[in-house]
Amino acid sequence: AITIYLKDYQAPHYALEHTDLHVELLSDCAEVSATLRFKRAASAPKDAALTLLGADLELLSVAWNDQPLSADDWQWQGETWQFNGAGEGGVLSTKVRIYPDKNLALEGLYRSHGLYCTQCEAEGFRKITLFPDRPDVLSTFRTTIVADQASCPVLLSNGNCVASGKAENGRHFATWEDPHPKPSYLFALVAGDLAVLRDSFTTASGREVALEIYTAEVDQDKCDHAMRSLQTAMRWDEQRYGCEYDLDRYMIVAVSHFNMGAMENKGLNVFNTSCVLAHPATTTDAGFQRVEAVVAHEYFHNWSGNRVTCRDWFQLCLKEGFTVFRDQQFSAEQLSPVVQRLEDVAFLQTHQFAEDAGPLAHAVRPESFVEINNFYTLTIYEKGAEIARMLHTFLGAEGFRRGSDHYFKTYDGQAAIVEDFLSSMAIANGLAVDTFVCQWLRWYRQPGTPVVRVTSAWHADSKTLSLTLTQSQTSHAGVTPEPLPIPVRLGFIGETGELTTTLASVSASSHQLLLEKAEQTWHFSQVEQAPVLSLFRDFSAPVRVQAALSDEDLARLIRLDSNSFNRWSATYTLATREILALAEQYRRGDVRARQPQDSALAGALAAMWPALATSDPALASKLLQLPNLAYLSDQVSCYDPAALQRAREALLLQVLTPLEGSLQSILANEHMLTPYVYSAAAMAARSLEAVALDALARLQPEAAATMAQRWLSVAPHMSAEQAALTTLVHQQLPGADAAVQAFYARWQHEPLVLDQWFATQASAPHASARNTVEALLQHDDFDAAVPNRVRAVVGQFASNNPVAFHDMAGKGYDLLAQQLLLIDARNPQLASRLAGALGIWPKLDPARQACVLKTLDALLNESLSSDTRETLTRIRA
Ligand code: DPP
Ligand code: ZN
Repeated sequence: AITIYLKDYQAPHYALEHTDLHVELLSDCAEVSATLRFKRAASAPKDAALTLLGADLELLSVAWNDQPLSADDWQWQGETWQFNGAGEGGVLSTKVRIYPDKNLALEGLYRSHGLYCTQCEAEGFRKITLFPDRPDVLSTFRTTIVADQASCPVLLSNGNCVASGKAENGRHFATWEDPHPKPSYLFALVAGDLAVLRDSFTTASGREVALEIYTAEVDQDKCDHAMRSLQTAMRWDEQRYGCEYDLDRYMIVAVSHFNMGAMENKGLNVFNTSCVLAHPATTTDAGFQRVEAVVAHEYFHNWSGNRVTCRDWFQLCLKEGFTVFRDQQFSAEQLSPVVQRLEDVAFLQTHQFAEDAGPLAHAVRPESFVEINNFYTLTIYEKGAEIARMLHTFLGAEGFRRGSDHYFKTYDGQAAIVEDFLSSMAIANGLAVDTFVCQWLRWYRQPGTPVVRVTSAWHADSKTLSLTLTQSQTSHAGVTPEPLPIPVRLGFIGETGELTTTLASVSASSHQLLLEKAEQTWHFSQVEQAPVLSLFRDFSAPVRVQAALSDEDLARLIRLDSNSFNRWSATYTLATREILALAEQYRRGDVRARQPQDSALAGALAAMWPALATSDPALASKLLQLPNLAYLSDQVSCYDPAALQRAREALLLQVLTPLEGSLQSILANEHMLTPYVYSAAAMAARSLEAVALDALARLQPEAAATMAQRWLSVAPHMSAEQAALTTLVHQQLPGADAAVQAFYARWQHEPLVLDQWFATQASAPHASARNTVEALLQHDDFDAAVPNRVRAVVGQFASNNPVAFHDMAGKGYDLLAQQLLLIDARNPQLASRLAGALGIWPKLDPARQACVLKTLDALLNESLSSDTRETLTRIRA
C-alpha cells in the first residue's frame, strides 16, 4: 500500500483537450476505445512523461498519432502507465477489454440485474480505460455506446445526445457530447431497460431544461417526489446562490446496487434507489426527507463540485462540506428550520465527534491517505459543512453570498483548493486575505473537536457580567493546534425570559462574538439580574462546551430560552447528565426505584411539554427523544452499553410518567390514520404520534400493542406502519413476532421496504438480536451483493445496536469479522466502511477491548483489500 501526501502534489505535465470514447457492450465483456488529445503544459519540462492510470484492464492496443506502440514503448507499474515520447502533445488511442459482470466492487463500469452503470468517484474511471484519472485534468467528452437493442433500449451518458441509430446484429448506438470540460470522476454511462418520468424546468434566464428520472418500470410511480424536489432545488440555487443550470437535459437514474447514496455526474446523476424512490405507501417521512435532501445535494454539486471542482482528493471537503451546508440550508427552508438544525447537530455530535475522538480521527483536509475511498467521512462532510456554516455566521448571509459569487466566478471551469474558497470569502468582503486564510485554514488542518470552557461572573452592584472563554484542542500527530476562529452566538435568560444587555460593540438580545485567541474576556453592562447563559445558539460552532450550568439553569433554558435549538440542546445536556448519574448509581449497586420528582428533566418537561405539544409539535417530539447510546458513548470515558441502556430507560420512565394523560390525548388525534401529506405540519403531527406510541409502550404495553396493530392494519402510509413495527419489535410487545411475519408477507416484493424490515430487527436493542441477525443472514431475501441489504443487517447490527453488538464474550465482534471477510472479497468500499464500527474499542472496558483487539489482529492476518486494511490498521494503531 502506498501513502499519498498532499505536500507531494504536482501539476499534470499534459493537459487533455478532448476525450472520445467508444464503448461496445458485449454479452460477456465490454470493449472501450479511447482517443485522447494531449498538449504539453507550458510549465512542464520538454522531456516530461505522459502519465496515465489504469487498473484491471486488458490492454488490446495502443497507438500514438496513429502509430501502433508496443509494450517496449511504455512502462506500466501498479496502476501507473508512462509514455516518454509525447513531446509537445498528440493523440493517444487505446483499446481495452473489461468485464462489467464480474465487477462486484461496484466501482468503474458494472452490470447488476441487467443494468449497466458506472461509479467513477473517486478513482473508478481508471477501471474503464487508461486515462489521466485525476480531478485536475478536465476535458470535453464525446461518448458513443453500442449495445444490444432488446436488452438495453436506453443508452445514456453525460451531456446532450447528438446521434443515435441502428447498428448490426440487433444492436444500436447513441452518441453523447458534454461541452463542459470535466474530470473523469464525473463521467457516467448507463445502459439498460428503464422507464422514464419526464418533466421540465425553465431557468431564470428562460432556458428550458428537460428533466428525466429513469427507473425500473415497476418503480415509475415512485418518482414524483424526486422530480418535485429537483425542480425546487433548481429554483432555490438560482435564488440563493445565483447558480443556474447549464445543459439542456438533467437525468437521474435509480440503481439498486450502489455503494453511495448518489453521485453527481455531470448531467447524469446515478442514484441509489433508496435516495430517489418515494411513495407514501412504501416510504417513511424520514425517507421522503432523505430523497429531497440527496436530490438537492447532487444538484447543488453542479456548481460546487462540477463547475468548480477539486484540484486533488485532499480537497474533497471543498466540494462536499460546502455542498452539505447548501443542502442543509435548503432542507431547513423546505420544512422546519429548527428540526433540521437539531437533527443535523445531533448527527454530528453523535457520529462525527466520536470519529474525531477515536482512532480514525483526521483533519477536514487530511495531509495523507492510502485509499481515498476511506475519506468519504463524517469529518469531511459534516464538519466540513459546519466550517462553511461558521463562515456564513461570521460574514453574515450577504457577506457569504458575496464570497460564494466571487468563488464561482473566479474558479469556474477550474480545479480549486480550500485556500481559493477562503480567499474568495476574504476578497469579496474586503478582509485581509493572508490573515483570514491563515486563521480559517486551521479548521481544515487541525483534527479533533475543540473544547471551549466558559466562566462568567455577574456583579449585582454594577449590573455587569464578565464572560471568559478559553479554547483548547488536543494535538494530533505532527499538528500543534493554534487558536481557531470560533463564532459564539449567545443570549441571557432571566427568571422570566430573555434579557436585553449591552456589549460595547454589539447590542440586541442575541450577541455574536468571535473567540479567536486561546482566552478572551468580554464585559456586558445593564444586566439587570443574574442570567443563565444560552451559549452557542443554533450550534454556532462545532465545539464541545464546558460551562458550569446547574440542573436549575438547564431547566430554566428548557422552559424559557427564546432559541428553540438551545431549548432542545439543554434537554440533551440535562438528560445526559441524569443518565450518566443513574448509570453510576447502578454500578455502585444502588437500585432504588426512581420517582419523577428525582429528575430535574422530568420536572422541567412536566411543566411545559403538554403546552408545547400543541404549540410546536415538531420541537415537542424531539424533546422526548433522549440521547441514544451512540451519543452517550461519546460522553463517557468507559462505555458500558447495557448499563447506559438501563439508565436511559429508567430516566425515560421518569420523564414520561407525568405526561401520560397528554400522550394519550395526542394518540387520540389519529393523524397517523389520515392520508399522507408531505408538509412540515403533517410530519410534525406524525412524528409526535410516533413518539407518543413509543412512550405508551413503556407505560401501558398492552394498549400500545393494540394501537400498533391498528396502525399496521389500517394506516394509509408507511410512516405509520414503520413506527408501529419498530415499537412492537424494539419494545418486545405482545404480537411482535406475528407482526414481523405479516409485514414480510405484505412487503416482500418491495426491496426498500424489505431493507427497513431487516434493519428494524437487526437494530432491536436486546442481546437476543445477535441470534436474530444470524438468522437474517440466512434468510432467502438476504443478498450479500446488494449494499443496501448488507447495511440493513450487518451495518445496523454493528453501528446501531450497541447492546447486542458489544456482547461480553465478543460474539458480536466475531459475527462482524466473519461478514467483513465475505464482503471484502467482493466489495472493499462497503467492507471498509462497516469495519469502522470497531473504531469504538478505546472506549470499552478492558475485557471487551481485548476481544476487539483479538478480532482486529485476526482480520489483519487475512488477505484484505487495501481499503479495509487501511481502516483496520488505523483502528489498531
Ligand atoms: N456522490 C457523493 C456525494 O455527493 C460523492 N461525491 O457526496
Ligand atoms: Zn456530495
